Amino acid sequence: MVRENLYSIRMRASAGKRHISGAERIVAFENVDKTMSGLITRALGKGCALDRLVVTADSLQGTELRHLTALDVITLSVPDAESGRSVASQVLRRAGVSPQAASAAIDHIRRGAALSGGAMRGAMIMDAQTGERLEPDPERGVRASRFDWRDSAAEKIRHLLSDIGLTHFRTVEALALATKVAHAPGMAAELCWSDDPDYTAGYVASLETGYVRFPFLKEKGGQLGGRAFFVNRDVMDMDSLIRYLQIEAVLIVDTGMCKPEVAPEEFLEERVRGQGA
Ligand code: WAQ
Ligand code: MG
Repeated sequence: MVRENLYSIRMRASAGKRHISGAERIVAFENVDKTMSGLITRALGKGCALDRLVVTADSLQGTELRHLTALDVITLSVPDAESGRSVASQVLRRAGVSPQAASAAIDHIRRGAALSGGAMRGAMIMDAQTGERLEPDPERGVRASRFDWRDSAAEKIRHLLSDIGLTHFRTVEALALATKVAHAPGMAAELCWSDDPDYTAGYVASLETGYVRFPFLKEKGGQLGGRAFFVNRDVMDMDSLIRYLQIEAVLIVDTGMCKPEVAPEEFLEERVRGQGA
């Protein structure tokens, strides 16, 4: 088997304790130089005085690499954060997350899920039935890493998303992360909204439902965001899960379907029919 010689490139920029910019890529050796320069330019272009800018390149030789197809994308038209969160719970239910666990996650993210009260750098890991938090470090959470689009798939997804009116880089990055996370061993579903005060959209993602977006999961101006990874505790092994999320590499080589916005009722009813209920 011919194995591409791939590298994981990571960039992280901060000013004082504040995180300013971060990104990661998976690229072939011949693109390492170009990619690292591009990320440096991106960080310096943020227009604030950085105290620290770190860009690393790690060879993926000897690391497991999975090729995945991106989750299907759909947007549910909700008018505000309150209805967004309520529909999100129903979508989570379809993916096997109990109402208690969903509402516990929403409460944590809304209030700042880190032990010290702010947003976490990573995600909570929650028992999909009880809502109990299982991540080893509840201050920082667990970060999913080492995932990227293959160039051809990146170009294709940008087109498909822009055809349904989605042009923000956050959607493309979040869809890649959600695709990796959804395929994790023992994963039931993910819930996410951004900590960027201007970005109100969020999503629920799972193999069962695909990537289900909401234009509102928080109010405009809200500083707190976060992620919850819901797991089926009886089939999950924490060490394998964390190894998959942090160490194993995922390259997204193809796109799923990108569907136009629909009313929540339409989506939820269709799921019921689809499941023969
Ligand atoms: N792994 C795990 N958790 C993370 C990671 C990661 N790599 N990156 C961020 N988080 C957690 C952390 O708690 C952040 O506070 C929170 O997620 C939000 O991160 O389709 O931009 O980077 O348009 O602000 C949703 C996209 C955008 C909706 C999500 O998240 C759409 C986004 P942010
Ligand atoms: Mg952010």
